[in-house]
Amino acid sequence: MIHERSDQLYAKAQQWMPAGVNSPVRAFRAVGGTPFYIRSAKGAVLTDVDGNRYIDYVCSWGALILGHSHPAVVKAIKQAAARGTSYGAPHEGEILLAEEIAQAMPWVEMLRFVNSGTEATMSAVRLARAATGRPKILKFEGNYHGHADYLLAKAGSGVATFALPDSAGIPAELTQHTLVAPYNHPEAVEALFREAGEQIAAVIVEPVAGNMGVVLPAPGFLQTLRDLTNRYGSLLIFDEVITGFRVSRQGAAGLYSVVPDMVCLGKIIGGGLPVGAYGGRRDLMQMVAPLGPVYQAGTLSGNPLAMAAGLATLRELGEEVYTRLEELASALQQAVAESANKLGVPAQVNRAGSMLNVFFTECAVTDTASAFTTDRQLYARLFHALLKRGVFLPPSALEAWFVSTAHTESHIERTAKAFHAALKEALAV
Ligand code: KE4
Repeated sequence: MIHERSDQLYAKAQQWMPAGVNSPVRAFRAVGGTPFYIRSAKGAVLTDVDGNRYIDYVCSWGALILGHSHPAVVKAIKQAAARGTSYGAPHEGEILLAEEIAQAMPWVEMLRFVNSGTEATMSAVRLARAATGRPKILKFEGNYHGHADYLLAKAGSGVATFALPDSAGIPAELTQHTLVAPYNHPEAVEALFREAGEQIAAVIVEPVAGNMGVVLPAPGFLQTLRDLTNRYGSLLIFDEVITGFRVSRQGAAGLYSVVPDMVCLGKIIGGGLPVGAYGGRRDLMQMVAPLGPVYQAGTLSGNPLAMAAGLATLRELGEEVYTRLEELASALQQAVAESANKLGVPAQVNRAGSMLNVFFTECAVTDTASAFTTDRQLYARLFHALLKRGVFLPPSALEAWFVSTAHTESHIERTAKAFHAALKEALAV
């Protein structure tokens, strides 16, 4: 594959943006090599500036459940743009999207739109602290909730109940109220609640983890979080920025029948435009300014184009869509597992609906410790071997792959063939 034009653009981009990108994962640091530049995207296919085409399993990190440039979404954006790109004032589109979300997720009695998943989780945490008058937040290793200082935290040493900053530029004081437990380890959560339960404002969790690769909640894990937060008067926040409208129309809360006090959304609800949202119990949301004392604001929140793109997307997501996505994603999961098996490579292919990924490891992957046993070097070689065969997986072994309604059996079959050849090549090194 020729990457001449991409290489020229990358050289230029590095003058202006750190590592030439606007989000770290796009720089391919985890897999090596340099990024290709997109000229256009349609359906399940990306075309780069050198004319190379790729079947896309990144799908804008899960946002594009309908694939790229879906006609209904493009039409909605065009029509909205013709009526103005931003009003800084209320408009009907906000109400229509809020109603569409609440209709699918009845536990979202009221919500506030923001512009990213980070803003959604940051605001939900602030609200939880205000509602409970408590300082501490409990999160999980391997869960990513955006880049708010106190959520960029990793487990402290030993059983220390405070977390350590997981980025430069975050004073230790800012993570001292963050508690970190291993995902799918209810006993660790119970221990933290025994120790600090009265100070815990909320537990925030990815109800299906998508940021350590795909890791499903162990049976009963989410219910345990629900029971513990109820018992100690803490709140339960589901970070469904990935899983909302992805693993089911009701998100993971509906899929696992565990009702959180608040939900954070993003990605799919914006149809590819910048949108986040946080919402849940009305008594909580009524504490948000200007109704209540919890301040939160945003110049472009509820942007008419983003609302239109999100509404057009959600209106396409009937129950039959999830059946279709299940068929395609399970076919991909099976093909990947069979290929690894035939080539004698230990592999776990975790999947929840149309989000999945492969871990090259013997052990079942249920938390960060097991996820980190995956052979990342093998994944990096596989990534590039697939890229040159026209298949784009996430440029990291610890991210989720996504199937969209634009993917077809033919895409899956072509991917399966490419995967087998690419894995063979990656192993031969
Ligand atoms: P944004 O601020 O990037 O819109 O959302 C943050 C966020 C919050 N919660 C969850 C569960 C998320 O997965 C994310 C963002 N996801 C990453 C991919 N794992 C976005 C890709 C990127 O960082 O470039």
